[in-house]
Amino acid sequence: MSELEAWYMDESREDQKLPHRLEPNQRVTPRQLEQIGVYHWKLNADIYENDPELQKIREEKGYSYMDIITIHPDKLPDYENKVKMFYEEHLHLDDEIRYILDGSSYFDVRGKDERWIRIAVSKGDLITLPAGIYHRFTVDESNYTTAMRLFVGEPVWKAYNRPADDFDIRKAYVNSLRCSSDA
Ligand code: KMT
Ligand code: NI
Repeated sequence: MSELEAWYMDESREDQKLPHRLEPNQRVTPRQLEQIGVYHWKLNADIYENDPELQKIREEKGYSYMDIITIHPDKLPDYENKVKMFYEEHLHLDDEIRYILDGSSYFDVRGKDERWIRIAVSKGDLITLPAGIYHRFTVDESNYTTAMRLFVGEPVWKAYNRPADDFDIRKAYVNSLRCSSDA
């Protein structure tokens, strides 16, 4: 699929790896995601090592740093703990930029009304979450994702768990929501 699939989550505390769709499903469109600062490109992950499209995005956005992480019980040390940690609601002082090279997983972001929006990502999805947005990440039931982590300059991995409302970047993000048109 070339469009990201996203939906409002149910309130169930069950297994984080399940889809948690509402019944009936309540979709969130790419346009709604853009309004909260979430952007997406669909690329050909088979040629990521030498992809002019990826190069162009990296140059234009200044994504000079990159590394690759594989999230799988046999590949990632301390897997279960990390999966729990990624799922704590947090923010960063910089954008979170991930390019899914293989497998699939979910990014959850808070919508304008604070409801959780679940974004399904899989091979070929490059997604950016803005600095200051509350979010979390989880593998799905496949327990497998390989992702490129991109960064403007030196990476800063620090995550601030909620509440982290006093950071200027958080205030700026909240402000940007007020100024963007609703719909
Ligand atoms: C994060 O910041 O939540 C992560 O790095 C999750 C793994 S990257 C797909
Ligand atoms: Ni994060």
